[in-house]
Amino acid sequence: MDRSFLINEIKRLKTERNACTLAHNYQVPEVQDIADIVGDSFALSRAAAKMDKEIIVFCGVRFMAESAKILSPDKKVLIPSKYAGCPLADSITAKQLEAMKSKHPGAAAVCYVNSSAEVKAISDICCTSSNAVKVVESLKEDEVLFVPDENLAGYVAEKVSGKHIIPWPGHCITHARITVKDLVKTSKEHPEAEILVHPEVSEEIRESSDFVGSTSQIIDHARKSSNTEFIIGTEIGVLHKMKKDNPDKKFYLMSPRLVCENMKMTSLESVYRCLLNMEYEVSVPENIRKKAENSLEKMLCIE
Ligand code: CIZ
Repeated sequence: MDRSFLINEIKRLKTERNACTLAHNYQVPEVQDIADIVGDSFALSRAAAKMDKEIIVFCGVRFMAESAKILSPDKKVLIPSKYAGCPLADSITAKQLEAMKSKHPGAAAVCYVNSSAEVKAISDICCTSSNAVKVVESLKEDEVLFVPDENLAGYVAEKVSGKHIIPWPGHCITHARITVKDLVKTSKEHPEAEILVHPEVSEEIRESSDFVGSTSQIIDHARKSSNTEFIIGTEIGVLHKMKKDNPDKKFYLMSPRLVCENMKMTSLESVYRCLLNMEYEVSVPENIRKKAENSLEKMLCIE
């Protein structure tokens, strides 16, 4: 379908349906460009809850759209691709977390936002990659179950003293594709570049980097830094905003394999079809939604 037709139709349908489109930092450039807001998953969900729109089209993966529904129960939340999931979020079920909790009865259960609504519902508190350290520091319990990302858990364990962190052995398959060889190669090619990575990367990559942060923190850091060259160790989608924000700076992706197939399932065409056919609706059963909201709200209280 013609690109300008799709853009015009998306604009028209957004007005007609009183809808907004939110795009995660990992979305393809053209989807980011038509979005009302671009950002990380939790910032998007919070912003959507405040927007005076009846319909939220979440251009991202399922757990993100679920978070939007948890915070906006009275709005209709749609996701353009029904297959856009997250293997990291799917790596732990509520039953598995229950089993972990029974093995460690005195421990607090912290779940990263990259988790299902069911897992959020039975966690004591949620965290994002930006506030995970603060969230864990705020807990009174010395023993902490941290799910589902073992690399983020490792990063938190390094930063927080006096807590025993028990990670779930899950990881992001996209971030796991970066090797030390990739890091060494890109650093040799761009010796002046600052290395910015996401905490979902492995410990060995993190240790050889200059800055570790969430997608929004990486984007902010590049904007504020006096450096002009950066090697980026997270999904390729963030480069779009970074290049737009900093036309005089140079950005190099640490590996061409940093592409999340699930994030790339959304296109201008799928956003158009989503608005046209009002599909695919994301719902969360009310009993689960309320408990998951509680875990998210607890996190907001310590921010
Ligand atoms: O929750 C998010 O948005 C993800 C997946 C990463 C981040 O750091 O923004």
